[in-house]
Amino acid sequence: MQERSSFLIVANRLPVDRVGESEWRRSPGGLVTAIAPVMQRRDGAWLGWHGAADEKLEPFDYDGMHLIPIPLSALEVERYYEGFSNATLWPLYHDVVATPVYSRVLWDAYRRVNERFAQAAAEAADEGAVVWVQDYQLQLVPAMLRRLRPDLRIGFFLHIPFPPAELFCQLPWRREILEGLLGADLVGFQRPGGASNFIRLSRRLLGLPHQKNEIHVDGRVVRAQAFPISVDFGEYDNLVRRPEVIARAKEIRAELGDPDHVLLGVDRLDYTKGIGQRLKAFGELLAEGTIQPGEAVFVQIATPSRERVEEYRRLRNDIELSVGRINGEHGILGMQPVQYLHQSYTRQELAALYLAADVMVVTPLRDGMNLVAKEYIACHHDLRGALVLSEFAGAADELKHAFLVNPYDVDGLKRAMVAGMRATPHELARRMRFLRRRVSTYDVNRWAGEFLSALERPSTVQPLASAG
Ligand code: GDG
Repeated sequence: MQERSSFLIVANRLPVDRVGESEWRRSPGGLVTAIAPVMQRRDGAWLGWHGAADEKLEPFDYDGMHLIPIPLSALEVERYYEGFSNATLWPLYHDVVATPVYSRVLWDAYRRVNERFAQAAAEAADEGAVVWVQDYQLQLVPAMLRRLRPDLRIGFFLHIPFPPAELFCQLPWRREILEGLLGADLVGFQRPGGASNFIRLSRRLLGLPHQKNEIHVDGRVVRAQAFPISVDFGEYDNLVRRPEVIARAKEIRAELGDPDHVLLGVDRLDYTKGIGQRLKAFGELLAEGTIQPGEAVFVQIATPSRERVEEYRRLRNDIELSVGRINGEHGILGMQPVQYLHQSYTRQELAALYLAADVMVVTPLRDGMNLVAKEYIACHHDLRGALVLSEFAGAADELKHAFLVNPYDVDGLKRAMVAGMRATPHELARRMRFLRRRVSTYDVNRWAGEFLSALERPSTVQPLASAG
């Protein structure tokens, strides 16, 4: 029998990627960085899929973390992960910017896989353990796990937006999803709006009463609250002070032909990120002569993502078409105004790009938080650089000193990009100082710490005996 843990993370993916046959490497990302020390301190375990279909692996230790791989068949990857998670929930929770697929076959797979995660967590958790379930792929796990193990303290955090009732109610399995989440003691969201959508839906669809942000269900109290996620500020701040990163940033600018302005976009190639909108705005600025070719270069890093999902293939074609068009119309020999890179980079190279960029363009149509915006800020202790930020990213709640835009408004986008390019160094420094104050004080460690202490703090509200 396996050893049981007093602290568990349950996430779709384990925090490691395979390199070669059997070597592992810690996957990049603030979540792992924030949680790894807690895991080490508390003798914790992490449950998740290891990334290869049709393969069963035994639990193993890596980098001071106990990892419990959950197997998925190729069909489950297709139906639970690419299907219900990424073709149903992802577009539905992002303002229906693409049409969600509603299919009972996909839903069945989602339910079955969630059940497997819950079973595995029930077996791995010690008496009274704290279990923290992550994200939209596992929304049924809290209730399934509570049924198996009522002694546990269960938290859930949603990394993507939680939609308003008008959209959520499209989902044929809306009650099941709500009931799934309500199995937790604490449900965390990126923005206060997500928490209030959830509270309102619990009342409207399930008739559950609430006091402020506490929902009464089955004689228990479930708290719904916003915990805006953040980045490892110190890591980026240190990276960009390293001589080799500074040298690389200079080299990048030189390779781009030393233009007056380097604009940068860094995104997974996803239709929620508004990549097409920002390229259109940039193309129009060139077409009308507001900026001259050679004066500004737009570097768009589009990391490959979910390439087997139909909508993502279509997006890739659309973006590549519009990049080709802009470069065809406005390029000059040896100089292309848009540098489009459909590749992944190391963290160090990303940091050099952030450091090299004068204007960071982050224009999602909807985004839970957007870590790229915060990483850019963490990379600018030089107080240089402008952040153009969509008001539909969760980050906009905190980053009021960015150049905020509505990404659907092409003229507004153009104005914000130009304002970012033309602002005085004094104005940019003033804004950057405010932005850095926020991101350095509310970093990812603080986020994890606040979530976990809220989860372990009992509610002061008396549960209603037979609510619901
Ligand atoms: C979801 C929510 C929420 C990108 N390209 C490369 C690379 N990245 C890294 C970035 C950043 C991360 O990926 C992307 O995070 P975002 O927050 O921007 O977006 P999602 O992937 O959609 O994340 C989002 C987040 O969860 C956390 O809760 O903020 O709203 O949608 O860290 O730097 N990293 C490396 N190479 C790349 O080429 N190493």
